[in-house]
Amino acid sequence: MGSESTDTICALASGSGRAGIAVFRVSGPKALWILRRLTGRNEFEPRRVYHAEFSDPVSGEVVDDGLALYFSAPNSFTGEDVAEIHVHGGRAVIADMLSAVMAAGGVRLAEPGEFTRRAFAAGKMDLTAAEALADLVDAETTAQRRQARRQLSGALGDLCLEWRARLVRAIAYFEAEIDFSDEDLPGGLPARTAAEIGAIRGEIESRLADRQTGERIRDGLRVAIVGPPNAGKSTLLNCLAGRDAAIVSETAGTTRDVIEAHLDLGGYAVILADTAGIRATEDAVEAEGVRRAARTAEEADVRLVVLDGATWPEVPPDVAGAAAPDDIVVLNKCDLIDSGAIKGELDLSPLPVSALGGHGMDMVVAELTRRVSRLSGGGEAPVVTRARHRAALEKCVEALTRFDPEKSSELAAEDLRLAARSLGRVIGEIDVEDVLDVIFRDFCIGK
Ligand SMILES: Nc1nc2c(ncn2[C@@H]2O[C@H](COP(=O)(O)OP(=O)(O)OP(=O)(O)O)[C@@H](O)[C@H]2O)c(=O)[nH]1
Ligand SMILES: [Mg+2]
Repeated sequence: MGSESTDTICALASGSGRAGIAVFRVSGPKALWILRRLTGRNEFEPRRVYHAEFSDPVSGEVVDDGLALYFSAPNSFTGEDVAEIHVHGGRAVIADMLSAVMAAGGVRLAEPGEFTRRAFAAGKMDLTAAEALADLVDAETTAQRRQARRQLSGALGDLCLEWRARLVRAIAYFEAEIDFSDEDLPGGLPARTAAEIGAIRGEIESRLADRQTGERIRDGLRVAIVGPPNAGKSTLLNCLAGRDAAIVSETAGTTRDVIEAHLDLGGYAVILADTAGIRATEDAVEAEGVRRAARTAEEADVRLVVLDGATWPEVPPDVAGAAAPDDIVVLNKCDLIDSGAIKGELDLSPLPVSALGGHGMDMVVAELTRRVSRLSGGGEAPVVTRARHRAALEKCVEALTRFDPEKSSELAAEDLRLAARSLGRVIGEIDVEDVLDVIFRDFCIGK
């Protein structure tokens, strides 16, 4: 983006549908000038709210009245001059207000994430915070919101800064050794530095040993519904999702593709996947479905095994054999069997349900929620919330593991510099341009 960053940009910052209020944000050197053109008012004190009529500067027609705010650089979200225009949130108001801003001239539409990118460029936030802002806007569950806010306030960013500051100190000691190896340095320095490097490495490793909880909360936990054909897997998915997401029929082998539904279980985002019934089949399409089912089951954080009450207590051996001890096993179609017949078969002790009538589903939801919160919660709040963070921290640990004070000082210092650079990458201070393009592309326009 480079030189374009002196452009003045504008976007609707609020949602584009019908709403009580719509907020436009204008950022850049022309922001105040545009506010003046639209309102006919000259004086705007920063950080005060003004009631104003906004007119199209070309036609002169009043589009709407509302609130005008001005934030002067550098005390704004982007660090630039920023104007905010609050009008009524009708579709025509939004469309005509945007044309009026454009008609004022010297302004263009913002690209996705461009406001945040400017805030980042102005040093208002580091890259982990910019990512967290995107996560906060995308958060669909309470756990996602909490995690995004923690990250926004520097959960990982501050740690990286601290680790890096300590590394930089260690590097300084090593370089002092390189430069002044003949002169007297405080005794015991290399040993103390090595201990400090070990300590930093241990801290980063303990943050990485988090069972990927942060990524799971952010992306949603994966729950796979698996079992023999016709057991009622799709019925169960529809029941949990509260809508007809998957086709249900009495023909065995109905589901082929993996069908996903998003749920909020106890504040955690869950991606529930319905899969093809597992059986040997001559049908090439169904066989592909069975392969996909196996892969989905393997990648899932939690498996919900559905058994068919209509054939109970017979369980296909490949299904019984595949059920792991920590799978949740459900016996569906319990309306077809009397409750006395459920207990005592295999080691599975299934939860009796009737997905068709919705009976026993509260038990399934409670058990699922228990598993999901156990996988997501407990222990220290995670600081690694994206694969990008993990990759950079792993690189850092690698360099610190290579570090060996017995090697030549030059080589040892180089390992430390590499480690420090990986930490700089997490917060976005090192070779960022390409990374930035990828990250900010995911933002919505107006952020
Ligand atoms: N009596 C009874 N029938 C059910 C129940 N749940 C599902 N069914 C019926 O069982 C049949 C199969 O249901 P599906 O949900 O399509 O089963 P599935 O496991 O997804 O089957 P495939 O996709 O073919 O593997 C349908 O006719 C459902 O109406 C239940 O709780 N009780
Ligand atoms: Mg199905």
